[in-house]
Amino acid sequence: MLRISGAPPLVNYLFLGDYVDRGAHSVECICLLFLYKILYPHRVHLIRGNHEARTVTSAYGFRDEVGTKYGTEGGAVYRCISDAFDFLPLAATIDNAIFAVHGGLSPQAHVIDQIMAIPRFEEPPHDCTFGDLLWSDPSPTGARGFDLNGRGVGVTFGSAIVQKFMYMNNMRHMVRAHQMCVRGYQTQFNDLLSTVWSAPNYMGRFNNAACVLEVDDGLNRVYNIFRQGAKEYLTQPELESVMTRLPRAGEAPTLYGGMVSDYPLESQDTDPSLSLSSDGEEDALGIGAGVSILRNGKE
Ligand SMILES: [Mn+2]
Repeated sequence: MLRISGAPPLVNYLFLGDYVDRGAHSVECICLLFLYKILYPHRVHLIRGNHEARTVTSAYGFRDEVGTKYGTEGGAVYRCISDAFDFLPLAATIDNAIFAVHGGLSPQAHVIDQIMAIPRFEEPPHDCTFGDLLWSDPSPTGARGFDLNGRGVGVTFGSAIVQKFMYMNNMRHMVRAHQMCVRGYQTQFNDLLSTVWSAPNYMGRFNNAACVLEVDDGLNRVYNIFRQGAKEYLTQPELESVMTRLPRAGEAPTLYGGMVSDYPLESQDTDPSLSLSSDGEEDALGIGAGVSILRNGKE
């Protein structure tokens, strides 16, 4: 991904959460991201996903991975990283025009000021706005409003909800992650909403593409699609062969239907307190100039 889009500080990155729990290298992944954040704090931004939570990392693998890799120090390392997750912001805006969050919208947050008022420095609760932002999904049924979410946590939100939130907050677009897209990304609701997924061949068994959403100074969106590369570094021709640059949004019809059929609900994460048997997660990111982190809660 960094070879395709460039490494910080050459480009600004906004990562959309879910940095751990899937695959065998969560420790390396989150350490790299934290190092980039320390090196380039104004170029790299990380918001919180539903996996940046103790209840979830205990159920989906990260805690075990830390224990395996750090042995007797594993408990302390896990606590440190989990404590750091408590500081991650819940949402961001790009150039005051694109709203970014990991999961989705909440029936209890109509304006961004309400999100900024959430005390965020804690384990994410499930049954409130905080949890909704991390766990919600766009409606899979075409419903225009809010509805229950089959994950058992968060809600589903429809086109009317996104339209209203965009209008109320003077935003032009919303980007979120949280659901695998077979082609790397998905646009919905008349191009108001993008889902971006940056893990190719997810968990080694979905054969999906992945995407980095590039946002330029004019707020044009380019969905850079890539597939899993070889384990060794790729040469430039090889890199180009695994990457497809699609036309700018608006130049071509909205692409690719069927996030629902692409990604059946039973393969998604659910509230670990309800079930440990399901799986399916992601991480995702976008790139943009002028990222503003919503500094909810007192720092
Ligand atoms: Mn997620």
